Amino acid sequence: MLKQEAADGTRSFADPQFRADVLAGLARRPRAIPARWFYDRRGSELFEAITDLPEYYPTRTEIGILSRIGGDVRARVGAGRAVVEFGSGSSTKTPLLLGAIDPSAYVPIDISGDFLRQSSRALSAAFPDLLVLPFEADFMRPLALPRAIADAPKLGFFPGSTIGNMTPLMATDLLRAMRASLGEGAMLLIGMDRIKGADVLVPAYDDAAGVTAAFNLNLLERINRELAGTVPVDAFRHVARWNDDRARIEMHLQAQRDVDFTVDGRPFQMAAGETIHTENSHKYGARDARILLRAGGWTPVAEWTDPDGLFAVYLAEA
Ligand code: AVI
Repeated sequence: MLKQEAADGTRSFADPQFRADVLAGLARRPRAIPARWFYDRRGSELFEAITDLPEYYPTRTEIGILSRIGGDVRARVGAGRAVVEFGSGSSTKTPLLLGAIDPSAYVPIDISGDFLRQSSRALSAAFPDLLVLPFEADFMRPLALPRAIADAPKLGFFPGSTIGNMTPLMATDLLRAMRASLGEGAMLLIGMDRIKGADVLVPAYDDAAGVTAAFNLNLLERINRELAGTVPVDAFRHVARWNDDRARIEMHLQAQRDVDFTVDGRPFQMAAGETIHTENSHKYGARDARILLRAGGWTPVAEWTDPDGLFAVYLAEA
């Protein structure tokens, strides 16, 4: 493991998986680093800022849908379910669901203990009578959920169109893992961003204020900070493209000139114009979304969208 010393003399250890993913991702062609590494402290702050941007419609559109459908969701799922959220929970979306359906327990699952504890404390304060059971785990695999909710029927909650950051193959595997984790009689409430024109999609991922550019470029800063990198960050430009064939926005970091740098002592060279592919954000038409759910072992039972059809929330049963 690589030991890092910050300017203030404090020492930390770089995540060995981050190191492995970056070194392998920079060595392969096309170069690509998994999007999960965006989310260090700075990256998480920048993502929060993205969700408030005028161009980034998904967050406010999904919140609008969730605030309208509470009664309908409750009528379909019934009271007393244990809500299992995949991801540590958002301060806006999660209370909308919990307030509407009167659950027996709330289990947020996240790989990052810090975010999990923070959001669980906030939820417990807002819902003092609710049993909140934070669960630190990688939800990409089937999980043994806490024994305290063994007998309760479950409602999985996966908002934000985070499923779009996976390839359809990974998304199918995840949906199947969720089904295995949630068990018999489970239901799933999931947000998916819809296909729309590149004139709306590209600005949502390349905003005028440059916040998404900073979010993407922060990955290079993180490599320099945590993996003793010498990447010349100012030689790279944020690029967001709509890949119509794959129905996804792709984010890349493009070298603006020939560059040489090292990461953890390993040398890399990139020619001007070459890119590092850093994120996919897949979009799903109404039928595509239903097919994806079925491929993942779920039967869609209801769907809601906003008046402009930008975003959709699906309810499915196991
Ligand atoms: C977290 N995820 C659903 C966001 C998205 O829209 O794909 C991440 C993001 N990347 C750039 N902007 C937002």
